Amino acid sequence: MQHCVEANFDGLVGPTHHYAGLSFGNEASTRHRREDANPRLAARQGLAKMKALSDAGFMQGVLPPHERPHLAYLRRLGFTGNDAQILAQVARDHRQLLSILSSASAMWVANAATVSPSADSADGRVHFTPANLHNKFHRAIEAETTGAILRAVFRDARFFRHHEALPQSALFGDEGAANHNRLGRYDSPGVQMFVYGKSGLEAGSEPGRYPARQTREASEAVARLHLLAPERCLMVQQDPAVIDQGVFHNDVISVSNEQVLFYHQQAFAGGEGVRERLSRALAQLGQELTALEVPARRVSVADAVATYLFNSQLLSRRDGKMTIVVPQECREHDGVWAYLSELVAEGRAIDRVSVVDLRESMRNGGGPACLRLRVILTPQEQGAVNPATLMTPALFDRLNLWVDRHYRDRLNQDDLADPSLLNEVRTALDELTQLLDLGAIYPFQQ
Ligand code: SUG
Repeated sequence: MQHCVEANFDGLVGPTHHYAGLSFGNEASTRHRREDANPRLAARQGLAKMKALSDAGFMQGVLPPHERPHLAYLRRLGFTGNDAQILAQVARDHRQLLSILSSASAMWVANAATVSPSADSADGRVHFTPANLHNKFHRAIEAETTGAILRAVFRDARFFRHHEALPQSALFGDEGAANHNRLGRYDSPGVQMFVYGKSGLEAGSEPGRYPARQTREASEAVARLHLLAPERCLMVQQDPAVIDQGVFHNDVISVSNEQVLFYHQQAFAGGEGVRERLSRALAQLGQELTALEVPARRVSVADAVATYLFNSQLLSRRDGKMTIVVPQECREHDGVWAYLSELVAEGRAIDRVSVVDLRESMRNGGGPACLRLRVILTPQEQGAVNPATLMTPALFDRLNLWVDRHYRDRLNQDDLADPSLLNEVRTALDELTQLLDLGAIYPFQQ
């Protein structure tokens, strides 16, 4: 018998993956600025993770990259001429702008949208709100294509409801699922915890050094759009002090699955209180919170940021226990690995660890959880997902061949001006929309 599952849809790394240092507050992005990237390896690493999860029996989907460089946007900004002329001019006079409009950042689909399961929404549908990603321009341009992609994957309006991204305004800065945790059983109403960095209206406790990307007002708007019961929503502030230490999204310092919350002691402003509120909200639903709090004396915030321990995936296995998927940086860190080994040996909820190599994405601040968008689906909803986007051994082989045919193995900012790169990208993406049966989702196809 089929039952409700949490599917992971991973963003496929795009052919223009490079290191541009675009994300102030994300220390990996700043540190690796201008280094050479390997888009082919990056895409292969991402695909290997998807394949591993799919082989282990988890429902796994693929979301395509966006069209980059974004020529339509350059035209919108007043550049004229044919594509090659525009590229040459921007590369000569506006180098950083070309990088911004060429970023492959859409791969980090934890920031693509906030998703609420049908069990939680008053109209019994799965709700999607693309994130406006207002805080960073290279990401704010993702929302439109993200919306088109989500509609092409979750097509059936009987089951899926798609909203517009929130207005592009600092008041409504929205970073999507990276700042959202849904707790509780998959098959009945749960508690949605929205984690914001600051209020857009009230001045007060905000980080001093790095930006808070998510506002409380954005989280509240998404909760309203998704028709969630207010008593099952929790608005929680991230500790501004950890944002200043490089925790630019909440999923760098906490992760949840079902009744389990795995989080760092310093993750939330008013830590103890948050645990109690969550525990009470779940108790109202007859469920018990398993709070796995990692003390700062075992793992410092700096180590959490360096290893991405909390940017892990917690996956429910059929035998009732969970596997934690962590990046290889966790194994290479003695203290973090010792902690993880104890956690798993204790086996309270998580009793298996699986290590993945995502080095290329990690160097831009994107770990296992950044690369995936979670969607809880009933059996009927599972049947309504565009089947061509679901990972199978055959699709894995086809996508690897596709990557090998179209992706370069070395790319840096200087290469972005090359008009043949643009052609390579468009040829690749055109083929991909057929492989994944997505229709015309890109500006160049319209
Ligand atoms: O938005 N990095 C992304 C990483 C996103 C990680 N996502 C989650 N934590 N869910 C960001 O900061 C760097 C691009 C560059 O510098 O080339 C970048 O956009």
